[in-house]
Amino acid sequence: MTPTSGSSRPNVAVIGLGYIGLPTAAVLASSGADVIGVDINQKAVDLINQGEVPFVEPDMSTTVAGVVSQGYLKATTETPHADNYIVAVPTPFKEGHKPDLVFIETAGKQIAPLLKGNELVILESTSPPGATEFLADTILNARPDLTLEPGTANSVYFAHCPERVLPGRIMIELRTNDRIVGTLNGDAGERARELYELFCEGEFLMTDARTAEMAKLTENAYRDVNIAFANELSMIADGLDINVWELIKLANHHPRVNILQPGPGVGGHCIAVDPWFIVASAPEQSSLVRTAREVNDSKPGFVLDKLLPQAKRINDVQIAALGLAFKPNIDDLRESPARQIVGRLAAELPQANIMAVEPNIEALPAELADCENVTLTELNEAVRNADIVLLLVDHNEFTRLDRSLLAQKIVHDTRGVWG
Ligand code: SAJ
Repeated sequence: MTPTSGSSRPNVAVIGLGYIGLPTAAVLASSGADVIGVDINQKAVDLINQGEVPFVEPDMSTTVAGVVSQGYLKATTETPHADNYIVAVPTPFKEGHKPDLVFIETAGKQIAPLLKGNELVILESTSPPGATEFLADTILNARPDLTLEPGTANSVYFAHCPERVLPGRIMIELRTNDRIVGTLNGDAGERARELYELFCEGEFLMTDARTAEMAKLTENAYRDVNIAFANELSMIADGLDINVWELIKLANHHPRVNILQPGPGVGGHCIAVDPWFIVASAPEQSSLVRTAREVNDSKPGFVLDKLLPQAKRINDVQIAALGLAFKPNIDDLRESPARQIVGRLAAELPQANIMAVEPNIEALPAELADCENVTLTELNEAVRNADIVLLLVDHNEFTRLDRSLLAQKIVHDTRGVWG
């Protein structure tokens, strides 16, 4: 399969149809490009080709359905030739929180044999400094006939253009956020900018690839450090018998103070992961970034330490655990502290009945489905039967809950939404 030939629309292959690749592919296709999306997941590919979406993101399904029916977006498991590649594959970490670039490497190896010269390869995946060079090296090692030297028939151009969209608002922020574009060679950045200008109304901030990589990590580490401050305050306030929500509200009246919200921990595949890439790149200098990660990672344990002794005092305790996602109004359970807390509750309380309420999913993730004492339960039923109500995610359904249903219950509100 190759992108539509003879069309004046630019053709783009988006490698990786996950939380960033699919919305980017859809928005590009709806803004004037012919897009082929590539993913190893045959089920996701089939769904997309039927105009359906494999995960929940507000407003994405209508865009995908539209561009698929018009023929501007097709999905496949085979990497095609394209004039422009956008690599949006996962960058997890491995042993010791070191970044694992294996998916970038695989994408590079699949793209390499297809190149004819003059293609643009954009790395979008959040990456440690040097990853765009790594992708270029992977491709050039497989194709020594190609070159980074600009202006020849065999030149290939590389840029890093990190995504910065907020899950839950992706379809809006793809169009409105400013975009950092880092050039590795030649006019790659300018060419990337031209492509992204099809849909992005934000400002384009041009730099080199390494700075672009670090800028993205810096944004997420900034947020992690600030959430860690809120989470640390919540643990300090608890010991001092002070309501942390009131405390933060008061402090935030100061014109130069803007403290974020404590919660059960930090989840998702960005903020809970990316700061480690900075630590891995400069371990000696990153003590604050590392400590913030450790504070946020300790928060699920703190929640459990408060709850478990109470739960153990009640025979056959019934616990309603509200939310499994990593944040409100999405179905993404990656690195979710809520999911981790429910898993630990199940292990520590074999006699309990743990009613997990997650309106955005249809089945429990495997590790919870395997626990006999955990069931996916409807909200009202769970709250009605519960001795303990544990609010883990501030989904709209939970913030709107009739508070009179909580009377006579032990309530743990980790998000501070019930006052
Ligand atoms: N959280 C708190 N308290 C807060 C804010 C968030 O506990 O005051 C928690 C959330 O519940 C969640 C986690 O932090 O578990 C992360 O949520 P988030 O909404 O802060 O961020 P993400 O991970 O959904 O998206 C972030 C965004 N980065 C920044 O805001 C700097 C987004 O713009 C990035 O594109 C995204 O990471 C990414 O893909 O890197």
